[in-house]
Amino acid sequence: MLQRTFVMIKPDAIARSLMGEIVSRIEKKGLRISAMKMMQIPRSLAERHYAEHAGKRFYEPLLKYITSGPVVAMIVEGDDAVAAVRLLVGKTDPKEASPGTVRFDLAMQVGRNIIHASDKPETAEREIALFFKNDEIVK
Ligand code: DAT
Ligand code: MG
Repeated sequence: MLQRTFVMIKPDAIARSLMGEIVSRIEKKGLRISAMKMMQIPRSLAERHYAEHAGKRFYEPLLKYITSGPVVAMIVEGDDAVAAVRLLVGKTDPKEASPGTVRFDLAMQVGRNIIHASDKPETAEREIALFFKNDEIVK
């Protein structure tokens, strides 16, 4: 089923010059990028994006991490795009992710796992609405 998902390249990936590598993996898989922008996330947007994690012990470090430098936000489209991108990204903790995934191949720690991808189609739509206006998305 044609679907869209929200992907964000996190600040340490930008700092480590891994943006191109990550975008390349998404493109090579055959997914399409229908919106993309570099931005510095204000704390208020980070709080809304990660609202489900409010109160957890990693919440404050997570907000600090995600607002520590520019990110690249994207909408990625394709057949079952949500699951496809989650598989390409790998498990949350790079120590548990499989070789060949972005998180295993390019990251070491759960608190620096370099990429975000929506976990469900409904989450994807919620996150896309937080980050993009309709006129920023190509048809
Ligand atoms: P995912 O990003 O795979 O959807 P999540 O939604 O459970 O994972 O958590 C959001 C982010 O919070 C995750 O990318 C990294 C951080 N995080 C999650 N669990 C953590 C933990 N146990 N310790 C430190 N950071 C954690
Ligand atoms: Mg999540």
